[in-house]
Amino acid sequence: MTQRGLLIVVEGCDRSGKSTQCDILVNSLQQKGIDTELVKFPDRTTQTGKMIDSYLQQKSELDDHAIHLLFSANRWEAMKTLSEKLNNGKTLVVDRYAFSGVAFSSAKGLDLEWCRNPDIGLLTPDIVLFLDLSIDDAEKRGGFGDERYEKRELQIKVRDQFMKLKDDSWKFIDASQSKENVEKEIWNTIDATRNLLQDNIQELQFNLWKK
Ligand code: FDM
Ligand code: MG
Repeated sequence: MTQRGLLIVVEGCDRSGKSTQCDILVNSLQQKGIDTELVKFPDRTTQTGKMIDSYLQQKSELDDHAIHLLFSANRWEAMKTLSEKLNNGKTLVVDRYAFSGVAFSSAKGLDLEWCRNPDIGLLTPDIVLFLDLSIDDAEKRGGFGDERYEKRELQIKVRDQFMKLKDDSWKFIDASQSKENVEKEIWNTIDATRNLLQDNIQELQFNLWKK
């Protein structure tokens, strides 16, 4: 029987180096002979993703609740494919997940518990890497971009909301270090987790935020 792959989620605020580090991690895992694929949320290519993309680029307006549900639907529609890949032995590195969903929407003022609801029952990550960077340091990296949420005031609130969501599966990575050192810290963390999981890797669970 093939052992299932790991579901590795990478979260963090904008400019924390998330996407760069996701690419590096996928490459490092592949080089170790581990079948690995990069997944990114939102997936802007699907129907829901196109609406999300237009909203983020400020080309359309949507009610805060409605866009929140679209982000969640964008994850749900991927779950069947992702669970099949994992069960076939593929490891997934996921750039943003439901934690971003709740952190961003609740930072805008929506109720945190309300925000969690649509994502309850998603695939449970084996590990969440949180690339931790202060907003000041994030801004020093050339400022934020032009998309809807890339503003200092909101980013500060998003970070506070992330802190309310952390649990035992979260590993904090000091993202203020050099790219190489962040890469090393992530690798050591993943390697330790892999060893830990190897002997008793659980069946894949659709268990996110279930009590
Ligand atoms: N974002 C991302 C949300 O508001 N909700 C979500 O569920 C997800 C996955 O979308 F500002 C926000 C976070 C970010 C924006 O993300 C686009 P990328 O990683 O910059 O594409
Ligand atoms: Mg962005």
